[in-house]
Amino acid sequence: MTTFYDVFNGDADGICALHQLRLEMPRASQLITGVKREIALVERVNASAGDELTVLDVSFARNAAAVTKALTAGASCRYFDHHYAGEIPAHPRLRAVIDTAPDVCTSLLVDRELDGRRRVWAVVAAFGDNLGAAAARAAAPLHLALHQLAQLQELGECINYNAYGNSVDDLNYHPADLYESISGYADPFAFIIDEPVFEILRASRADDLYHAGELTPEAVNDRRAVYVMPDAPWSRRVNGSFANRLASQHPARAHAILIWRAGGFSVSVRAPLAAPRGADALCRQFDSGGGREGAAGIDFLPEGELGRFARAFEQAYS
Ligand SMILES: [Mn+2]
Repeated sequence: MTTFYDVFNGDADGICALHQLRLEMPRASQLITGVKREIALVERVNASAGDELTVLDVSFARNAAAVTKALTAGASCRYFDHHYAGEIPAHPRLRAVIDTAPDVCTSLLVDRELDGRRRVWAVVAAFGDNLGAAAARAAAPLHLALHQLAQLQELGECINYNAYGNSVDDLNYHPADLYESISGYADPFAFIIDEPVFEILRASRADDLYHAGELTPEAVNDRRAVYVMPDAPWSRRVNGSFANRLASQHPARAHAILIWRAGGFSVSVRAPLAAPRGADALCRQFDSGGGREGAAGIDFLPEGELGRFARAFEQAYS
């Protein structure tokens, strides 16, 4: 018997990519997901011959060994992503659609695959990944009113917000539960109006952003700003939304957000929106770093490497 595995990043892009696919091709599947920083998800799959994996919005580089293992066991795999991929093996049962262009997200890749049939969810996802221009371009043929676009943007930002944390204990909802709740709605506007989950996310995000707004930057100039956030659940939840908001307010500036954790920091980097390059290359100079050109992070930066990070950040955006 075939088991279907849907493996997806817990953020808006991962959830909306899966939602688009399952609206078109419904199937009962095992959901494998986690907080946004949990990237090595395919290793949680124990696949047998004939099983089918769909993998969405997690770096191929971090999952290559597990994908190879599943293929060797006789499973097949469809992979959509826009993060740094490394080498992609050729295999008759692997189909990888990977595009690391800075104005693409996984849901836009899935949208291409589906000839735009669930476009509105790709728009939500692109807003969630802070790709406002790409979201607006994708939305053009839908002829939405401005206030509707704003609603989709807020929905994308709220779903994205829900994925941030050290573990699911920090989150409002486990991303698998949030996906299940969204999966009942083909129309995002119905979700916004009818689903109490949305109101809870919106209120929690507003509250966390209010806290973040009271922080002052450690270092700031025209090109760069560095913020340090306390070791607290609200910082871990809001740092992504906060970074995206700073990036939108200061499009010529690069941002680094550091959150204290035992012995060091977790780090989010946003390249300037006006020139969305270099974040991935910067973060990959550190052991647990990775991401994409415009937005990347370091899972754990030991305190002793703070100086090296500060110099690398300055050099990348001088
Ligand atoms: Mn994404």
